[in-house]
Amino acid sequence: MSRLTQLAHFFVAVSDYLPPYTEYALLRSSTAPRTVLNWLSRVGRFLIWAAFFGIVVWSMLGVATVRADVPLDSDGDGLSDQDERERYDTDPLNPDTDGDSYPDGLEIAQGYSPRFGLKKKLADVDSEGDGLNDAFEIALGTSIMRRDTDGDGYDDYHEVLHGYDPRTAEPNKIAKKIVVSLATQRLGYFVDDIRLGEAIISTGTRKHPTPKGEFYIANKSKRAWSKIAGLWMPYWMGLGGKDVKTGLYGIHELPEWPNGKKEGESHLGHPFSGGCIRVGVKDASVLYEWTPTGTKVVIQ
Ligand SMILES: [Ca+2]
Ligand SMILES: [Ca+2]
Ligand SMILES: [Ca+2]
Ligand SMILES: [Ca+2]
Repeated sequence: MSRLTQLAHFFVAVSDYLPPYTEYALLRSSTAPRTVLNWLSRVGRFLIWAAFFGIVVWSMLGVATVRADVPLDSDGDGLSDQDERERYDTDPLNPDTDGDSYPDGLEIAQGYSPRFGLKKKLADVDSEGDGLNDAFEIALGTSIMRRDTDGDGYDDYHEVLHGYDPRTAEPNKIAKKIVVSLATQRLGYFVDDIRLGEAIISTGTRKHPTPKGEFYIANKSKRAWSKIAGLWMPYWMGLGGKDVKTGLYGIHELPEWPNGKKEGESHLGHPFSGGCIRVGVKDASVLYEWTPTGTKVVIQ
């Protein structure tokens, strides 16, 4: 039996089982030979049913595709199973991983750690202890469980510290920025526009205001002497910019007088300086290490 005959037999067998909806009056009233009419009828039925099954299969595939696009959230806590495993280190089968009665998704959305109860903020948790807090790592897209997200042999912390992108093994640079808020007396330091940390500061008084605008770190010195004020400024970072004399203003640790007296931490949070941006002892050295010359500084 030739392949063509086999196909014809199959076609006849299939079309015999299909309801005869295609036997139009036009065909029936035609004077064409009966065998031709039968074949036309079969072809019509076959095409209609083929189209019907085609639509059914196509819709099923469509639904499957849509379902594949919606990430699976087995415990219904608002976080997908994949994100729970790979981003948050939470239990994808338990909506409240730390058992504090707040669902994992809600905790993440409000900046709390879903892994540690006691209202612990994500920014105060460093899950794998690499020096980068969970809030920062989740926002940046690095792992909170692995120190070296991109597996290039350099841990996330040191990549960020030296201005490299910890999300790719390529040696791509990542932008750093310091933002000073005169109104809140806070300084934030950012990587790729994501805040890594914050420090309380003391800026210039009304009589000696700190200039607003966009600057950059022009020079650094671990211990600079101010001729104008007659005091030492540890962890000095001088500002440069279009409208300012380079080094006239800077960011530095609470100053020290030649007799050994040091400015008190109690002045932090209030404008108390001669125009510079003073930082507390705990934060000044960290900020100094973190900031390379050329870093953008926005004072607003
Ligand atoms: Ca979930
Ligand atoms: Ca919880
Ligand atoms: Ca970390
Ligand atoms: Ca790395």
